[in-house]
Amino acid sequence: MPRMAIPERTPARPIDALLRESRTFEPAPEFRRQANVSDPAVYELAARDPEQFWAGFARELEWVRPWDRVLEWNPPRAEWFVGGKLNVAANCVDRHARTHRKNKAALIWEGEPGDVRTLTYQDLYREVSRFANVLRSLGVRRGDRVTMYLPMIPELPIAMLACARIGAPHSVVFGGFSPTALAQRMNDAECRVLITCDGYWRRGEVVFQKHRADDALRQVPGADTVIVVRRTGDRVPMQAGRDRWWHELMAEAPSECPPEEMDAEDVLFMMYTSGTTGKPKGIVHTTGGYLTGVYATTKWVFDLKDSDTYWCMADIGWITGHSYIVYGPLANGATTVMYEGSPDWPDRDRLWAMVAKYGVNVFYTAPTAIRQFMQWGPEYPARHDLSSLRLLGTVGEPINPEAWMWYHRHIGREGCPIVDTWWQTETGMILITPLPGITTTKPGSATRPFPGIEADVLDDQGRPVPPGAGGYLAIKSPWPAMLRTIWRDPERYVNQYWNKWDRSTYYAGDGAKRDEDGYFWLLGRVDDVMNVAGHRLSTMELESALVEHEAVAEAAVVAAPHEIKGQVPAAFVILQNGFGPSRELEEGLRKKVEEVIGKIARPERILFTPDLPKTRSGKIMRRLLKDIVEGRELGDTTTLRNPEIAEELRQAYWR
Ligand code: 7RM
Repeated sequence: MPRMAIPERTPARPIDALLRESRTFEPAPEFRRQANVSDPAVYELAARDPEQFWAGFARELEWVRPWDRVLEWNPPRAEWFVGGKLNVAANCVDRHARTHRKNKAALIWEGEPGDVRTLTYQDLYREVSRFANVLRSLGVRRGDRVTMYLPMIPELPIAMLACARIGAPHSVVFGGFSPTALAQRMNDAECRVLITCDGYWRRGEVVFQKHRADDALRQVPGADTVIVVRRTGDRVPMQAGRDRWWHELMAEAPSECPPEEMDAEDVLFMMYTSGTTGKPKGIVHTTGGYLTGVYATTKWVFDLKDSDTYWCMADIGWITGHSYIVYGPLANGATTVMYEGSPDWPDRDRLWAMVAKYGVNVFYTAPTAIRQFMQWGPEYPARHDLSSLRLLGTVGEPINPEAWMWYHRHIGREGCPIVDTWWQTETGMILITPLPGITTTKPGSATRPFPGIEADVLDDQGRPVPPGAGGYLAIKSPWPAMLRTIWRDPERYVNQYWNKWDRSTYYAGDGAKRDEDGYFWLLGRVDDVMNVAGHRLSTMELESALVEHEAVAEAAVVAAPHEIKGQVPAAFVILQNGFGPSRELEEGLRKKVEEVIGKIARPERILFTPDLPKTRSGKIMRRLLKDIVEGRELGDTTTLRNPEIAEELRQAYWR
């Protein structure tokens, strides 16, 4: 792995200012008294015997056969709950449908137009079982992959749980990704079955998802079965022999379907995520460890109670939605809320109206959303009674203290603990976070590793750095929900995550510092991964999308700071001979990126240039481009083949 500079934190305040952040917030005594965990001794207990600590949570789940060993650790390969057998759907649904929770809402869903569907645990049991039978009747067997390209509608968690029920790993592709991105993921996973819908609502308009799916399917030779959910009722083309309506298949399916007995280490799902190359990685998660990890963290971090209504604002197309809308909350028997649409439809108070309407108690969102709420102004939350809220969470990127304080004041009304949770697609579960009944929080810090998690900040040689110094975030021992591999690419798994130091230390790709109290302050990515409004994008993917355009000879993309989205892509583009800069071409390039990756990746700035700063061996010095977009003084340019270009670009960028 190349040496990389640890970033100063952008766009939030510089780290020195953060480390001087002196406000602290202790858990209120009333909160502490009722918390699921309030004894700080859990940290030492877990550290002394992490395997027993995790086994304690695993025992709260339902196993068909108990495990023989908690952990088999042959770095960097881990197996958790070896020999154990269980089914994730049985744990998330059946287990509760047999108890007092059978008529409790498992899922409260609201569509953008205001339509509502509530599924009790018993309803969910029947829907999941029916759909599991549908999948089986279409020839889906244990081990077959199933792709979903769906918006935030109840059929998405139903389909995921149905897959879990029959042991078919799912691959949910974010509904906003482009057809090309969907095709690439389906091909990589060798999926023959796709679940999609006619369309869905976004800011009062219909997005025709089926057309997008059809575009993708033209590039997926192996796809032979498409199940289409009717959401908007619009007419969509249905290809005979391939496309079937969800509701027609469901009408004939029996509502009993015995769950497959799965091995703890069988694959539950894969989730594609951007890495440092142009090719997204299929992150593989398994059954027993994953469920234990998300169950435990949901229970302790969100302090979830049987009486709670819990709402995570993420899209299920991202890992946050998998772990903390679907599997974690349902494993806990909670009521989880789902919303289809846009937070500013029909007005900017939509979310707060929903919090009041459903009496939401626990609310989890991302810093980019909080900054957006801040910009809209406190009058929108002030229109509604938010007194049901008792705990707030944030995830996705470092939160700047201003946004933290705004969240605390205007959403939490100064009475809710805030949990700033650090984790990744790869970690599957929250790893660094406050425990709301124990931890004194500091705005901007994710505080401490969850009990049983061993984290540190290391330098290039693997030495721990002193307090206040920057380094790389490292996880020093395995955890139950950790990724097991990259789909069909075990070598990349090792190289990417376990090759920086000693093969038993996980390299997260994030910069971090610790303060005098041992609190972690995350500093952002140290690799070519950027974080746009909480979405992971790779600069390489963007660059290769741009050079696919006929007018582009070469492109370099870096992340520029952005007030609301955190980061946005800025592209420096060299044109082919015969093409000149123009507004139309700029728009054409944005369209291209949208086509290849999706709307979220559209470059905010495109700068046409005759040349890029390059080393003598011809490598683009992205570090200098970063200096430019972050408004810093230019770093060392002496090793450049063309030193003058950096300054020219800086002037052009800021003109
Ligand atoms: C859950 C998720 C992972 C990357 C990760 C970080 C950044 C996430 C925080 C955070 C600072 C946080 N998965 N990140 N949470 N940075 N504080 N609380 O976002 O795979 O999509 O992204 O997100 O850089 O490496 S992800």
